[in-house]
Amino acid sequence: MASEPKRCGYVAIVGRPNVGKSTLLNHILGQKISITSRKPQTTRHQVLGIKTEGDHQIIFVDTPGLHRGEDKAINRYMNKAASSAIRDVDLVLFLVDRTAWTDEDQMVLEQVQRAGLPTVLVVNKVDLLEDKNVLLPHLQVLADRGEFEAIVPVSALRQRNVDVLEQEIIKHLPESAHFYPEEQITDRSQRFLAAEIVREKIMRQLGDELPYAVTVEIEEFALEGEVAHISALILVERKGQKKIIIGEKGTRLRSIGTDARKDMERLFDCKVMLRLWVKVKSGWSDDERALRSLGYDD
Ligand code: GDP
Ligand code: K
Ligand code: MG
Repeated sequence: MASEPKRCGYVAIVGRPNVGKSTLLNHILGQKISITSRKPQTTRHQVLGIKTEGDHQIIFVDTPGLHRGEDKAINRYMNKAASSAIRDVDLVLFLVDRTAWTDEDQMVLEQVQRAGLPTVLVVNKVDLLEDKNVLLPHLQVLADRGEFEAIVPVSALRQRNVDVLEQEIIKHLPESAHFYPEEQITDRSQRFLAAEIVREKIMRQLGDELPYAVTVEIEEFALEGEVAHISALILVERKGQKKIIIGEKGTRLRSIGTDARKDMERLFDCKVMLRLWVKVKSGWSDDERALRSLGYDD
């Protein structure tokens, strides 16, 4: 006897920064996972957002931002990671903001098209349109381009039409057994996500001065009542890098901490007490001690 086949597939959400990728993912997952706003440094650190409903399982791939920005090195890097992130997905959701279509949007789209994947255009933030009458003609112009499987206007923030988008996604899922248990919403632990958040803030705030070999270790992750106590150790290779991260009178580290804490509170949906430490990796510290005994110090 035939029953509905199970479906399961990978969906990448791409678009220039601030078009609402994280917001959309959060609302689809019904969880403040908020991971699409983050920019993983490598593809092996990709985070998946998983939604299972009945016979369908959608696995969202958190792509690093495909975009053009001020910092060339980071962008080259992220674009590389993002291109490899979308290579194996079944569907791409390409987000744009209302009736705008910027050069940056065009560039993101071209990268998606190079991957040759079916793409659904998601026109987000329609709640902000003052004149709703402009939307339909705009959507028609976009439809005439003939580049999209479908065009779905939504408001990720106000959750308008997001259910229609989900139905559209489901159409593109291949028949397959589910890869993850029903209740799982991400493939990563909270500890991992916490470390990635700190890493992202360092990436963002340091730009060109980025110390390439920064690693973040979560030393403590304890839930006491309604508060998560998180202690993160930032490991660098050189003393100079430590100084850069700490910044003038500790301002940079504080600001990294504030940004990271806000993201964690959103993600874990609780109050977070975050402590950050910066340490030079032990191998280097030993060398430093040796240098100091020779009279070198900075
Ligand atoms: P991302 O960088 O693409 O992940 O974008 P975010 O999800 O971080 O959203 C960027 C900003 O746009 C945030 O301030 C969101 O609250 C806002 N935003 C996202 N979706 C909508 C929407 O549908 N309507 C409105 N008014 N704001 C939105
Ligand atoms: K953002
Ligand atoms: Mg985002």
